[in-house]
Amino acid sequence: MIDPSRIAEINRPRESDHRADLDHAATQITRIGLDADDVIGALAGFSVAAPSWAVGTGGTRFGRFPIGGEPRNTEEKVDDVAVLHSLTRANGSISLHVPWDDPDDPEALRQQAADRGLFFDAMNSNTFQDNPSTTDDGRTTYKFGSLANVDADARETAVAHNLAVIDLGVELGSKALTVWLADGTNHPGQADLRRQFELVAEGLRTIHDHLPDGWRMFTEHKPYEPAFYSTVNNDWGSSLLLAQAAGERASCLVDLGHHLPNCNIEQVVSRLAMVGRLGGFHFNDSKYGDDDLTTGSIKPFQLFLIFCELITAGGGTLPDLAYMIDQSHNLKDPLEDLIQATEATAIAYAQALVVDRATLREAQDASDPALAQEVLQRAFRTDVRPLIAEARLRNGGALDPLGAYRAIGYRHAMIAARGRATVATGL
Ligand code: LRH
Ligand code: MN
Repeated sequence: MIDPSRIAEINRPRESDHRADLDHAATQITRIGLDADDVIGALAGFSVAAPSWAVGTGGTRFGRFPIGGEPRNTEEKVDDVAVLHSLTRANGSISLHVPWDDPDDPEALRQQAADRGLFFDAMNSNTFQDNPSTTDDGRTTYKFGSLANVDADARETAVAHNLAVIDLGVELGSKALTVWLADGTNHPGQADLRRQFELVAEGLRTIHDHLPDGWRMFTEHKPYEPAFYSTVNNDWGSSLLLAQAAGERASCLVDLGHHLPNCNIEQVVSRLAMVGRLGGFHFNDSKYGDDDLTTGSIKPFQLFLIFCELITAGGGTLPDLAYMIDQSHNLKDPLEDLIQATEATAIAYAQALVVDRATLREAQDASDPALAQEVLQRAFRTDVRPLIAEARLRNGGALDPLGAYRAIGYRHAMIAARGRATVATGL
């Protein structure tokens, strides 16, 4: 954790500019009849989970360039997220991925996280890689799928792994399981598409029926990769059908990178919320495929429109869903990338909060698209960053988290402590 007095010291030279910027932003918002303090209050309560698999450097099949000082185990990943959270005050939870995270002492890990003001968000199972601990010591393989595999042993082993992930989650205090399946085909005719779907539905139902009280499960769709002809849970429609087949406590997780080019993701969000099956998000951004780039770095307007649909779905407030980041940091310092992703998510949320909804409704009722665009663009072009900075300041965070992160020299300290060659588990 970063000592709050150190953060206050780093903030001090910035406070007078911040005050001036905040006054200006508050004036903008008051003009459309909104209260800046209400918006700041909402932002101060916003948090987006950090993915344990992205506090290290990510890579592609073409290469990986470790940054040094990467966490060597889940305990050190929790420490890194604690540093992130002490600066942003908006990353109060960490989402683990098993077996990339396989803690020896879950109770101690739970306590370590709690001591740092963190809790464990949705757990992620992994039946897309063969791993002795998930394939019954290699007795089975997921080469041709997991829950969709024609081999009953592979299906049973995959179910068993998910139940084991739930059990670990219970020890850690988590309350949800995310199931992303790589299951699919690479060649037409390779598998019976309907049979694959029905096998997955059956497996998810079995997992769902083992959920402890108070737990939720999320189905995560993705059109392709690693399967390149068909993927069982390929889009929101398949994910909705699977969640409905699994049970009442199953809903759909929307990973922004898991949509074909030009897909209207905000409409997908609206549909899933409408039927009460929107469970959560994996925030990231992309230009082409599942690029897992920094949230809001390529299509910030789309992210804004998604938050507009969330505010609509929540009747003016943000619905209680699982908000999580899922990125792969190939070039940037992972913690810097998470700082920027968190900021971009908060910006989209704040912009959606300052939409003049009354005028937007008037425009929609009058079929006046020009006025509707004016309303949305005004909110999107409102500089809400001082409001987010103020929310952070009130929570004891840094006015400029990226600047503060560099000022404290955490990466250098971790390279000295952990070494330059350490590589974190993950993608
Ligand atoms: C699949 C995915 C899924 C995770 C993995 C790390 O592309 O988005 O959410 O299991 O990335
Ligand atoms: Mn994801």
